[in-house]
Amino acid sequence: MNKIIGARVAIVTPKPQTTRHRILGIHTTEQAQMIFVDTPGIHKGKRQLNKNMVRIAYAAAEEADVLAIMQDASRPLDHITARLISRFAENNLRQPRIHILNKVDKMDKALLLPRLQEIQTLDPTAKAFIPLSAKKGNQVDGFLKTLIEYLPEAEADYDADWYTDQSQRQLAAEYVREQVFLAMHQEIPFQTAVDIEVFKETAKGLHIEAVILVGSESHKPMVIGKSGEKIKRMGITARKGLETLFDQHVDLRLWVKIDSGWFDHPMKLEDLGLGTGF
Ligand SMILES: Nc1nc2c(ncn2[C@@H]2O[C@H](COP(=O)(O)OP(=O)(O)O)[C@@H](O)[C@H]2O)c(=O)[nH]1
Ligand SMILES: [Mg+2]
Repeated sequence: MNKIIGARVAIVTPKPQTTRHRILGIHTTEQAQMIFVDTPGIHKGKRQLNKNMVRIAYAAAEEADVLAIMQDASRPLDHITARLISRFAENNLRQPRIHILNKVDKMDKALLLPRLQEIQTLDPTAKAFIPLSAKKGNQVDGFLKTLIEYLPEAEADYDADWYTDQSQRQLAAEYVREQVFLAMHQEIPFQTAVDIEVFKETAKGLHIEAVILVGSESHKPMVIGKSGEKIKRMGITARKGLETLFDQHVDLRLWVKIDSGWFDHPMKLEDLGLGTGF
């Protein structure tokens, strides 16, 4: 989505479950307006947060006109992914399905054809099977061409200069969380959320104060780092990213608060924009 839109509207890290919400990425060309609905991945998880994330993903699939189902083709097809694909195939959904085999840049080319056949066997009525590299951009145009063929005719929903439905405030929270996900390990990122407490336009630009919620006492010093080194670095990188995205000066301040169990409290999740009501 970022590659297509040409801006970082969705945060990206190597960790699973980085995406927690339903995020729109809007791409308008002379031919069409494509509104991508990025969702959390389908995964297992006992926490309320994870249950919400999976519900968000399935709900988004229902509202879409086309389903683009993306898999990491550089890793062997596991049985959970295979089952998911056959379930999409068997459900006789009204939407056309396009399978995207991503990360071909880091896969052995000899494995591509058998992989394509494997997916085709699981979902024979899918409209297309497209190998591409989101990272390098290879075949992303090919995917868009195919996608346009299956879009219904309708008025554009958004003005041509819109590229996401997220507010600057939400994007700020996401950019901070991205840095936490990149810098922290094991359980810490999964028990972290970011809450924007102050968001103001000033004469100089934007003034943003964000609180990093951590899941336990022991996580706090890890996020802060020795004499504040870690949190400072995260703040600088997030600020730079936001300045590029917003094209204005950003003053970003970060704090850490302990909030054990936020990821299991339905009300708290709603407050953080992680509920299922969108
Ligand atoms: N090599 C390679 N890595 C990719 C490609 N697309 C995504 N990635 C990496 O895969 C990881 C997960 O990407 P992300 O967009 O966060 O996936 P999500 O968890 O499904 O939202 C990140 O480290 C990306 O840089 C690709 O085409 N090639
Ligand atoms: Mg994502």
